[in-house]
Amino acid sequence: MRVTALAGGTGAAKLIRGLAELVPPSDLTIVVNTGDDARIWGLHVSPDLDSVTYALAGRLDVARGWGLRDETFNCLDAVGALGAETWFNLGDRDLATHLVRTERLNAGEPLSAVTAQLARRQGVASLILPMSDDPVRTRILTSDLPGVASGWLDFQEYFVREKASLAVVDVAYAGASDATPAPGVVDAIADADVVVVCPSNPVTSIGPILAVPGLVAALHATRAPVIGVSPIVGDAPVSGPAGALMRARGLPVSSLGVAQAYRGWLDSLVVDVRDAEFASALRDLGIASVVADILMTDHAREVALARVVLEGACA
Ligand code: FO1
Repeated sequence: MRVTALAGGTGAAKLIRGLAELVPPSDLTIVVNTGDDARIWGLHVSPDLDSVTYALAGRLDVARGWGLRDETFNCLDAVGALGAETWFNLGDRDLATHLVRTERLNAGEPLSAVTAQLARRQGVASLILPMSDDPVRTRILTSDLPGVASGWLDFQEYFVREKASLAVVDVAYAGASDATPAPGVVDAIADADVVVVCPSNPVTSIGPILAVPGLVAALHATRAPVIGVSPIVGDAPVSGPAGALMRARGLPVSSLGVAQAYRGWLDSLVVDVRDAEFASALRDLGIASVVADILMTDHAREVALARVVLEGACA
């Protein structure tokens, strides 16, 4: 069974770890958000590509959800001692990824090719595709607050530097309208037997993927069932600032709001047992609900939820 997953953020990495236990590597393709990409100390950092790659390579710091297991931060400390900014915690071995990526991008290689090489060198046989080789950057408009940064911020400035504490007024995907899908992305959606939308923030993890022209059309056109997993339980995100970002986009902070963001092309949505009541509202949107325990607190639960997803898609 060929499975294509749309992914971004820490929830996605967990479900991908589960899917990898059930789907042969050569049948698993992951289309990854690059709206979070950032330039830190002159290096191109692709957090979501790295989280998925490290997850599949068995190298991810699972508790943190980003970066490498057993990481050290000596370079960060040394950079700080020289007076540079250290709000973005780049680990010593993680730095190697950003150095190699940046060197190859500077030499003119596309991000998709660099991503494939980095994955192969880490023993990952699944196909990890950036949504686009073109730069698309998620920008957050924050309201004026005395004494803190306001206006349009890059996603990592909002999320890490400001700890997602600022009021969100709007979200934009800079560069999206001029971007094209990376090679293989549209085919991966068209040729899949199942398309999975991971339990990621619908605004800043899946939203940038959907903003790349042609990708919503590909989701409409695919013959594969498209199944999502809600990143919300009740009225609260499982993790991160999805609530504030969804509100800024006019979406209710609930599984129903997630369904509204994906209406038109999503066939079914896995919602938590506490949200079974949304079944009829989802049906009104043309989306079937699959009820399960969606919290992935250990690896067994990652695999169990992945099984629910694959069975739910084919039900
Ligand atoms: N998230 C944080 O909350 N604090 C950090 O200092 C941080 C550093 C970091 C370094 C490399 C990397 O690949 C990811 C990193 N993240 C950090 C995670 C990242 O900001 C977010 O998880 C994603 O952008 C959301 O998908």
